[in-house]
Amino acid sequence: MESNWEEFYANQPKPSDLETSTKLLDNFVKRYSSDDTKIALVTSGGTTVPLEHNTVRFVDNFSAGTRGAISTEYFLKHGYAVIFMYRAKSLEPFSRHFTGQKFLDMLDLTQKDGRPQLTVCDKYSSSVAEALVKYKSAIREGKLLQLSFTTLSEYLWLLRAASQAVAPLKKRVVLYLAAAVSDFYVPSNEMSVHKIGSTIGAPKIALHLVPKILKPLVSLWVPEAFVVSFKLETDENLLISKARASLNTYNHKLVIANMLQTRKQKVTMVDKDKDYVLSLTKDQMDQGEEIESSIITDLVKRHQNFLSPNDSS
Ligand code: 9Z3
Repeated sequence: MESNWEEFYANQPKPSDLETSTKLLDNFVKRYSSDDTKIALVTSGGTTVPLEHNTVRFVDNFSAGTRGAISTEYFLKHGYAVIFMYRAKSLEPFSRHFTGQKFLDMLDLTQKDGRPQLTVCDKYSSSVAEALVKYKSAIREGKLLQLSFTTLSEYLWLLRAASQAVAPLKKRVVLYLAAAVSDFYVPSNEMSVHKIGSTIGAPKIALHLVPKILKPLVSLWVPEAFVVSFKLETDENLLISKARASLNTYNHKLVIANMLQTRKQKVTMVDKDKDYVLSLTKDQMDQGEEIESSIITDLVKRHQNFLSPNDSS
């Protein structure tokens, strides 16, 4: 059964670090309260659904956080300040370029005056320098705030806090909801306290439907923001109709529809009036181009149009 969102927040305990995150959010928003910087709140990565309070096992999903981490870099490139809300241990902007590399293999160790000197191997030095310069400047300028979550419940608590924190910035805010959020969960009061044992046979675990959080988010928490959600399907025949149904139900600005199998190569931008495909050719993919570059360029134009509808530039 689907609980309503008020019930969810009444019954799922608050994460212990929510107060700290809220302070960081408030400081970030204060910095931009009196200029015209555009703000993106990017959600990224999957969510876990614990089966026990002392969690040994959980239900998870495939998302690596690639979409959110790459998109954050492009938002920064377009001058946005970004709140990057990501699943702990999923990809992060800038450092994501080195995922899959063995960290220690990237370093050289020498001795100078009897003291160890660490350097980055020649092979990696220009790519590390490029990422480091961008990352350090985003941090120095206060343009990037990273906040992490792990469980579905932590995600929903943090999403509400972040949405409410950015709401005063009104139309300047884009919400870019790329996280792969579980549709099902085990409510706190139904969860086993300790590790589920096997002596009495296979457990029967009832998953409940997660309330549709886009509803209060769009209508109550950030009613003036430019809200963009993602729709993920594995059956192409359902993709666009489901994206459109979501737009009609929640009344937000845009759904970016993607298929699990081709998500790095092709997306469909679906708004109230039309839909069109953004895609990369095989050659572009081989040359390392990223679909997020086209997504964010398109989105920045839409957001600008939303901010100044009569400005044709
Ligand atoms: C997406 O569709 C993202 O593009 C991906 C990115 C999760 C596919 P990766 O992290 O993958 O780069 O590996 N995100 C939204 C998925 C989602 O849960 N959407 C809900 C739905 O489809 C609506 S909010 O019902």
